[in-house]
Amino acid sequence: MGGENGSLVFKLYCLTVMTLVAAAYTVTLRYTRTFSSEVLYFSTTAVCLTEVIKLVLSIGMLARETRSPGKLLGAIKEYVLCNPRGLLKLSVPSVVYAVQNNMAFLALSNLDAAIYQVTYQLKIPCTALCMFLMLNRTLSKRQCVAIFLLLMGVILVQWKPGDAAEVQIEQNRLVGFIAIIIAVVCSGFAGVYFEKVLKSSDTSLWVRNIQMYVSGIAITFMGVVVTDGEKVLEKGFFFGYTPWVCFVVFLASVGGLYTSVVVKYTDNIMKGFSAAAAIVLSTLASVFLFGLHITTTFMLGATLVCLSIYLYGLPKQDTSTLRQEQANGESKQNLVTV
Ligand code: NCC
Repeated sequence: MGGENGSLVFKLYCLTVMTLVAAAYTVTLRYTRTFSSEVLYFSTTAVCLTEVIKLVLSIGMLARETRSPGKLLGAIKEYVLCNPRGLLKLSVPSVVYAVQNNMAFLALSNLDAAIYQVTYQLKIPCTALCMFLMLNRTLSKRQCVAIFLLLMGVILVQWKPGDAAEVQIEQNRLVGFIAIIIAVVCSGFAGVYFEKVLKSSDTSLWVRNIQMYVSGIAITFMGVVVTDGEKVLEKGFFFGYTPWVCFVVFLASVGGLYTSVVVKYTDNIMKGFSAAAAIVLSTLASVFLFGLHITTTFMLGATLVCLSIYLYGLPKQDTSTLRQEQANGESKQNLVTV
């Protein structure tokens, strides 16, 4: 996963894995939050545990990259233990992602997974806006049209006037929608911030991830203490953990790492398009697996999504690199290949 291989096949592989994991994550998370209200696990602990697993896996990937225990320890000392500035820099997206990941649990506890997936696509224009504001990266008119078509397409594909499945917990749709909107803004900002930091230097992706997950653990642990502290002390950190909950944590960890690789080799908008394509694919899969009936709105929506991907996929620039064009003329203005 961490090979310095930016080939098209490798990019497609990462996008595919990330997309499949994201689709499975949303559905499984929703299932674990609505199946039973009696032994419901503390979602804050799941978010915190995910950060720990991602940190361990990233150290493993860095070990593979450095190829010697001495170099690994040296890198950890230089970039993590003796680099408070680096940690501080990466604590920004880590706080924002901590909020976003907790919001995903809140939203999926209150809203159907399909509604969540559609509304969450608002992150694409939000990400485009952040890229414009923070990376000075403009989109062509064609790409803006593509984003609009994508949004329309996803909404049509997911258009389900039928009743949602019965669940065993109380739900509050307003809380769910507010949580999604917060998650959308967080996803756009944190994604672009991380991309900017990553592509503005040749520091390893795994070093950046380690820096982010170290503060991520501290922040999400604070979330556990503040939100569920007393209950966790009484019932235990792993209260309510079923194999499905463990699976959610596994998907969140693997998905997070693949997300970082995707952002390294493509960009945040490409990531968004990939996630949107998953909605079409998962609906199509339901046709073959569960005999779902395809409607005209689905056909129209799927066509729009495909058209939008085609339109956007004719890039005007290589987005695996980032040119820092800051007006104040900061020192390193050269094109950096990551
Ligand atoms: O929302 P999204 O991504 O932008 O969230 C990014 C997820 O990746 C983790 N991350 C990011 C960068 C990095 N260096 N390391 C990381 O671990 C963040 O902690 C955050 O969890 C998407 O574009 O739709 C996508 O959606 C998520 C997920 O489905 C939604 O956030 C659910 O609300 C996907 N994550 C997983 O499947 C686990 C992501 O792959 C794609």
